Amino acid sequence: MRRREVLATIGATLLGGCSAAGSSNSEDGEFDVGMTAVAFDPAGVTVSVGETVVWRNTSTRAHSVTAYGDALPDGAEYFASGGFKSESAARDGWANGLQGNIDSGEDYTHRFGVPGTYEYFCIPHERSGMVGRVVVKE
Ligand SMILES: [Cu+2]
Repeated sequence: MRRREVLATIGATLLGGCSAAGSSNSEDGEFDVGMTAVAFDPAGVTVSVGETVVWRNTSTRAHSVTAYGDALPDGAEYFASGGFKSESAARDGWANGLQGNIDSGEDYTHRFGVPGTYEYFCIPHERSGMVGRVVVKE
């Protein structure tokens, strides 16, 4: 019985400390997805339901993390830096004073509670191909 409790504790610790395990781009594990001048790095990450993805602007440019609203899994919450509730609101916000900008060195986080594939982009660099994908597994 006691051994079971210890193992359960270890398991919980490992799960809690390994968000996006194996896909982290940072050497210290502080973030999962970095940003170059015109790309997310890596462009694709896979996490488990309930995990939080951390994006960090590791470049000197202004970027956003903005979900494609028509590509969300059923029941999934819309997400975008700036806290916008829709893709159109996020685009409008960016056009009006760069709302939703993630400053250089700053983070944006989102917890994924619904499994599926999420596509997202950076508003100012979408045409340069700055897009990404998060796969959330059960
Ligand atoms: Cu960008």
